[in-house]
Amino acid sequence: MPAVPTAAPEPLDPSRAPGVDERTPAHHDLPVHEPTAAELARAAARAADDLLAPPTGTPENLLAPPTGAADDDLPAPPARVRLGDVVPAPERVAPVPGADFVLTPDATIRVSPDDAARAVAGQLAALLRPATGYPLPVTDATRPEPAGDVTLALAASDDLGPEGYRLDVTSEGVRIEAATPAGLFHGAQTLRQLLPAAIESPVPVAERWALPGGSITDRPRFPYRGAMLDVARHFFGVPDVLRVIDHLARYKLNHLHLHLTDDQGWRIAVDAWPRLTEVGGASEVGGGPGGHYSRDDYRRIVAYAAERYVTVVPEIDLPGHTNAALTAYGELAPDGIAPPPYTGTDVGFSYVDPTNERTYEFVADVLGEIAALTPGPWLHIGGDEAFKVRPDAYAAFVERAQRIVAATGKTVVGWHQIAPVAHAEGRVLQWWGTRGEDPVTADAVQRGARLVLSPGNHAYLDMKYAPDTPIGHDWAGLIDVRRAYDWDPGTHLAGVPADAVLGVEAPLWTESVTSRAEVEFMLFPRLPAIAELGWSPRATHDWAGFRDRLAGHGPRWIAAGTAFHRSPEIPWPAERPAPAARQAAIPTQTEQPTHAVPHTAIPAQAGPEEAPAPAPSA
Ligand code: TNX
Repeated sequence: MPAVPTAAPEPLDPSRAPGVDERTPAHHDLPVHEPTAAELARAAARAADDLLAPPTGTPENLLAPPTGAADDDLPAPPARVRLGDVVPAPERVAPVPGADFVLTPDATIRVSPDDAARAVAGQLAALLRPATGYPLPVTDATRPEPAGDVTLALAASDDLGPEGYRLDVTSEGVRIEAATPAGLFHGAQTLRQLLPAAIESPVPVAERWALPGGSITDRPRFPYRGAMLDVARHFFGVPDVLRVIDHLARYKLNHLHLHLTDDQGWRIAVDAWPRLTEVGGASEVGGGPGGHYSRDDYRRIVAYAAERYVTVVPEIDLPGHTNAALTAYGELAPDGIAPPPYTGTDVGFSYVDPTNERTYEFVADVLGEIAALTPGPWLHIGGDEAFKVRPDAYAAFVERAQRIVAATGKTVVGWHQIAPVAHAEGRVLQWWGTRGEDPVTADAVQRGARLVLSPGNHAYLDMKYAPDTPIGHDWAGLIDVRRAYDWDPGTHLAGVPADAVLGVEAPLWTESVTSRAEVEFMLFPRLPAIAELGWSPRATHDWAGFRDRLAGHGPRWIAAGTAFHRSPEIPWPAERPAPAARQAAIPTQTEQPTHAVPHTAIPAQAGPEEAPAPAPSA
């Protein structure tokens, strides 16, 4: 199971930080005080210097396209971060040459006197301290403004909306303005991307911390931008989930859908039905130990997400995909007999008995408890692949489940299989089809449903990138980065107008995904593609531009110890990885006896590396 990330470095106080000269170090001076940290910092600095080195084709050159890929015709990597390099692409970018700002050791982060805004400023400081080694104190923006600062200001705005921001970089400082703390948070993510890649280093790096001059005005195209993690097929502990939340927040995704229950495991404690986790949680695909979240674990996840403006969407998959629940409570099974645990990867064989009143007590208890623990507005009831339930019984079950959700005060979400069922106020269908038309879903939209689009052949991040991708499925086709990027949520589904589309979501099913590194390998670099479809105006859509911008993120992932697929489509700059990512151990054969996809040893340049990860950000 997943490597437990190492502890995050404490925010650095420069007077105590090993390797950082407290007397205002000159840029490019290497730290001298404490040998171990200094060595690390030197190596990280070398890595940063090597960003522009030509590919060597040696094993050191982990960012080079796999052997055989033609890189002759790829554009040269940018010399430095440009204002327009941000992913997802901002709505408007106006560079001002010569107006670069350089963050210095005495910089402060000034913020409007508002608790939530202060929290965002604190998060920004925590993101920038490890690599810079600067103290970056957070101060009140109402004080007289000294030069050389970063300012986060809440300001009434008619055009930025609930998530938009404006970012101005001049030689005097950086100012982020937004109408909401969420907007400031997104602006802070943009600021982070405008700094050199080494900003992601968990240890101090000698670097000139320059940001390109100019202005960005930005706000999202769709209000719902998400990813799903299937924690049922393989269980992922709280640290892994928090790290995924960090990944989402970095790319301005604002929903994390947790697929909490399936045939192979029940992952969330329910007080009224304790055997769900005691019995139903102790299994997973391949026969591993499984696991579950206590109510406190789940509270921690939703709170961590909320601090990053990510809403958790919990899914209890019903009435199918319920074998794990039935192992715990045989009384809910159609024959009243508890089945054995299931550790394979078939779908569609299990269901709770829709004709049994006890089933509805179970559904009401479970959904009631999950709703009470969940701050967000959504409750996902699954509804997919209940192949063994007759259509009339299925419709009656889903209608009742929709009413139970409404009674909890939440808005119901379901996979698009629930489309034919009667409309419920506000309901959202998550569409995972693979064709451009679906009259049944279009009809549900006519009756008032809204859609979250997760087209299986573009947004399913459990699909392989290429035939030789060592993990993943291919039932919906191969999804390389271009395929993940090249579709338009506004026009994708015939008969569904753009205003019925709430947004996009990239699901990661985990039948073949067993560790944090493998999760990241499947997310990156495709997740930023889906994030851009959800956030950026269609006018910015441009594959050539996207792949060039995305290329600059490889060094960031390396510096942060984030695994990713070195897609040959992306013109990655050559780099020697920073120390944090160096001690990579390549996962070898993982035993997955029941899995249909052969799980082979992963070659160094193509597979998910188990790099030691910094813990999720503070
Ligand atoms: C279909 S998409 C499923 C999941 C599988 C997935 C594998 C959906 C709602 N159901 O049960 O894990 O395919 O790609």
